[in-house]
Amino acid sequence: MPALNQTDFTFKRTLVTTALPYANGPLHLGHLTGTYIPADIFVRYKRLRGEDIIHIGGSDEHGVPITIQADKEGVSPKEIVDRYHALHKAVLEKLNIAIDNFSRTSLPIHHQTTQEFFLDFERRGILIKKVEQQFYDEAKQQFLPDRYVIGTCPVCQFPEANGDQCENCGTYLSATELINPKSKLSGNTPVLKETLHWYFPLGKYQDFLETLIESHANDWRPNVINYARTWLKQGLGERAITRDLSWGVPVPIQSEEAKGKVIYVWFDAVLGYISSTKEWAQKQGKPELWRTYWQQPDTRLIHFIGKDNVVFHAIMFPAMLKAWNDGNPDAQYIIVDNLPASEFINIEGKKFSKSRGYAIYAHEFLEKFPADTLRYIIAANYPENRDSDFSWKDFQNRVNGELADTLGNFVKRAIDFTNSKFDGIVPADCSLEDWNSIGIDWTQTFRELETLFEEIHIRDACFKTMEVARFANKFLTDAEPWKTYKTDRAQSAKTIAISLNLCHTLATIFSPILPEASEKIFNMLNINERAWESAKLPKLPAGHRLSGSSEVLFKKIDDKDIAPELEKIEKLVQEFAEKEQQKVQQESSQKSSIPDLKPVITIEDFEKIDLRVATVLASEKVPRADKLLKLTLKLGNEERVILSGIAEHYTAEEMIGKHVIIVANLAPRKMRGIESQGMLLAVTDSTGKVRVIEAQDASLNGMPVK
Ligand code: B3M
Ligand code: ZN
Repeated sequence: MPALNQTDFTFKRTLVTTALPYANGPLHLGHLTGTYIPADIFVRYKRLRGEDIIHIGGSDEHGVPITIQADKEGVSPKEIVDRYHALHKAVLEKLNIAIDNFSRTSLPIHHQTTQEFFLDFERRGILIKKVEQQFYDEAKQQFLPDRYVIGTCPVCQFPEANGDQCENCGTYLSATELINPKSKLSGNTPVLKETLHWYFPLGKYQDFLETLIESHANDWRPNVINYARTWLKQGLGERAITRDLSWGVPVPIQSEEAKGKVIYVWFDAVLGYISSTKEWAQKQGKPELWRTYWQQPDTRLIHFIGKDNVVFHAIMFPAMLKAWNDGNPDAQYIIVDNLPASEFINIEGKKFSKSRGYAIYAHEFLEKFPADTLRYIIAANYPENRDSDFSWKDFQNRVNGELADTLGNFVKRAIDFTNSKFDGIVPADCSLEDWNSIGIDWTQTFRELETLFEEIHIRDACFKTMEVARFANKFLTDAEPWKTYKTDRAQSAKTIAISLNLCHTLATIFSPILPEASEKIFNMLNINERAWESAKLPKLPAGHRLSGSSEVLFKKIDDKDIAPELEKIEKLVQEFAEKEQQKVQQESSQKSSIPDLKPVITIEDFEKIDLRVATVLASEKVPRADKLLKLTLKLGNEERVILSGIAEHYTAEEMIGKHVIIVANLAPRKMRGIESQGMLLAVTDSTGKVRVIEAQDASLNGMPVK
């Protein structure tokens, strides 16, 4: 086991992975922010320091997200994944993401890897087979896994919640928890039908996972630790790792019961990191090289992800690797050492939404603006601890003010002046004394930069790097070599020598963030070496000849360049507002009318329902579920827990002491890992406010309501 609290442990190499985007749509700002840009900045920085590091990724080509897109377009899943894998790859190249391998989970090497894990677990008796009821579309004669079912969220009442998760309140659901479930395929109400699946006993690894998470309590981001702790607190249970679906990695068992089943996409996707590394090693002509990165304890494993993927990387994948390691002493996998999960980046203050088209797509962005500007704006707004915002105006201001007027202007002035006044030759030496006398504490500056890059504080690293450019720009402006050139040529030459050395330092320290602009500076300076250490001291001696070329590093962005983008966004916002308004109107007209009565039932039907008076003893909000209160109730001599979607209508405190009416014999239902043992009776008034029904006093506690 690597690095569980091993402070004296030095890693020899690093394996960086970026979450595999589904190949079901183009890459957008969210993908770049959560994974590719911070990972690439980190990897490029480490390479500059001469470290052994590889960046591994690929596209996620399985699962319901793919088949739903294929259904929607009336094409095969293969057509979808081929199209978007190619698009992903092209965009990453254009964005200068120095990824070592961008693989595909549809490749045979990945299927083999996934099946190897599955079979190892199956043979060693780790997996559990269970028959459970699942939704089935009778018209389409097909089971409906995950997102194939939509319905009303039991937690927040959102009417279009998916069968795996509610987009509105974020609750992870199983399809059978949805109210009024509908098949996405036929629109019909699905029926329940028995089906067999393989389950992974996540709960068995609870202790291991708690140790893992707590060992990183001080070095992982608080959002990751908190999220993982919430899951662990709820208890992990067993997770189905197979699905009734025809697209995916087939369950590698030759039996009737495995027919038509594939491995759950999340089980295979995380293994995609391993299979992509295998593919990379094969391409190097060293097929066993992947083991150095996965099975040598002195390799450091870092997963770059968005916050919505934490559970799979902090809980699921480590548990899978642990399960493997327990039975394979000769092939021990390393476990994640850092999990830099980003928060979300909003657009013009509003939440991104793929379904509404409220997104900025990388390929469209890159048709209009250079890659470095996109890398920079994301680095400068990187959402490390809280959600951040992308706005076109901020983009324009930063490109013009920081990239063009500060960095670009400084470099161009220094180089042009050298070319025109000093024949393109470094006109003087920049001694160590000169270097240290210009008002910047280099030791401190580099110490800070290194800490920020090493610890993946992307936004601060970006800010600090730009501070050096600001300093350089001011130094040149204040020293006025164009004036001293006439009065004190040696002084002017010195200023230029220092400035050219500053250009070199800037080219180096900016190269993780702005690889294209940095290359241009290196080329103008006529320097071949790219190394972090060399940026700390003056590098260019007197007499060094520049290349003679001079390029504008960044073109300024005019109002007219961003006007169409702003217009597009405004239109989307307006359309959305109109739709919302319609919805509100519809809802309020529905609310004001009294719903139709249900069909007649007999007294026997009614008597099946055991309504009781219960008293609320304790009440608390359920973490990560905005609408849910967890109530502990006294019912006669018994205590029970009920989850109720009333948190927006009552505070937790308000509920304490209320004598409420509950359906006491409703089958228990698990939500958010907590079993809810019954239901509260409530009425929604014409304004949409929910009010619970109350009994008069405590003397009625436990009594039936008839
Ligand atoms: N494809 C979900 C996503 O794109 C999933 C990530 C897999 S990482 C192994 O957000
Ligand atoms: Zn919800």
